[in-house]
Amino acid sequence: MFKKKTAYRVAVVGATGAVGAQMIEVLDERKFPVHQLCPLASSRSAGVTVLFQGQEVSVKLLTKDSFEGVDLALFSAGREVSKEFAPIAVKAGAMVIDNSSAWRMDKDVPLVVPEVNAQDLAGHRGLVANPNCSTIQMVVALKPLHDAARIKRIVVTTFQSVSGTGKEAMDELMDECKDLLLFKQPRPKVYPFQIAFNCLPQIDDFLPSGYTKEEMKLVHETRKIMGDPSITVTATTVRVPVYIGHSESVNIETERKLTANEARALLSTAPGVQVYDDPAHAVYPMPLDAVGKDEVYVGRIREDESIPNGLNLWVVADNLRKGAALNAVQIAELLVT
Ligand code: 25A
Ligand code: L14
Repeated sequence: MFKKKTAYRVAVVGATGAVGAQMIEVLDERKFPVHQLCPLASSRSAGVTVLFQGQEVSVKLLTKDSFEGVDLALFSAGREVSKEFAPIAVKAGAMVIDNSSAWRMDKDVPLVVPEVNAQDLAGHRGLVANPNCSTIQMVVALKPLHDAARIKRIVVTTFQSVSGTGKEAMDELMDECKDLLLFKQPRPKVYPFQIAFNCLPQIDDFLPSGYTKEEMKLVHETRKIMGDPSITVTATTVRVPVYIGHSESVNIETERKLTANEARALLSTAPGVQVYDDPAHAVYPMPLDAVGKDEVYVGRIREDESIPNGLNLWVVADNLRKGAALNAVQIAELLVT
């Protein structure tokens, strides 16, 4: 369905957003074979320019006609934009990689993390979904442990940075810090409460069950990507006053016993993983270490002494890169090679 060429016309929808800008940077950095870049956004950004391969490229307004002659379209303009425009792009003949939550759980849409389930790409019908940022970094770290010892249950708590929400939220954190240092009362607009010097135990909307949609993405997407509906997952997702980089405290229960040393050995050779774990020298991953990096960092690996076969891990990654833009470009690389 997707024709291989020597170079491609690539559209980026949401090109001026936190993730879209990273997509353009990662395409450039990894020398993805692009012969023409088409940055698309809303009327707010149409006309501004983005830098690609050393050239200024003008951002165009996203319309129904934007996809004529486009080979590959990377979407990151939110769920509503993807719902409306991804089918239009597919119909126009473009291969779509969508970063929103719009299509992820559709049974005809592969949900892919290249290190985990590259094989699922084979069944695509012109649309592939990029998973939620917190899910991506968790499954990269857990797949090698699942293959070795079969994970039965996951308990995860996330510490998510404001860049996950987008640029406006990053500005809000900075503005609130400035206000507070001047003894002024911050006035939150993006988040329901002050995020500076605070933690908000709510990401995305609440469901009647009391969980948030973000928490349920971790449940459903993990099972789909790992290809194992028997894994049980329970999640608590928390927004923290960090700019870039999501962190996660992950507890797993496995069928077979894994020692901390076995887990460390398995993870040290796992694709896309960097083990950063030396408590004697206070070596553990932090979001500031992960910014701008491609790897998923794992540390604090230790046995859960409250159950026979349990492990605790601390997992950190750049949510804009591996959690979004990089993973999308890696999917594109799988398609063209
Ligand atoms: O629904 P979802 O899937 O959960 O996603 C919701 C949001 O989460 C981000 C992304 O925000 C998305 O909009 N996101 C999605 N997946 C993510 C992931 N995996 C993720 N974040 C992290 N990890 P974002 O801010 O990163 O990107 C927004 C981009 O989308 C463009 N866009 C929005 N509506 C559009 C549209 N493009 C085309 N048509 C539409 N209808 C948006 O472009 C941006 O590129 P823009 O032109 O609307 O905004 C560009 C500049 O304008 C500023 N701005 C934004 N909102 C306003 C504004 N200025 C004034 N008023 C506003 N209301 C921005 O600061 C930006 O500089
Ligand atoms: O579903 O940290 O991909 O705000 C990405 C960003 C969900 C929220 C998604 C965040 C969104 C997430």
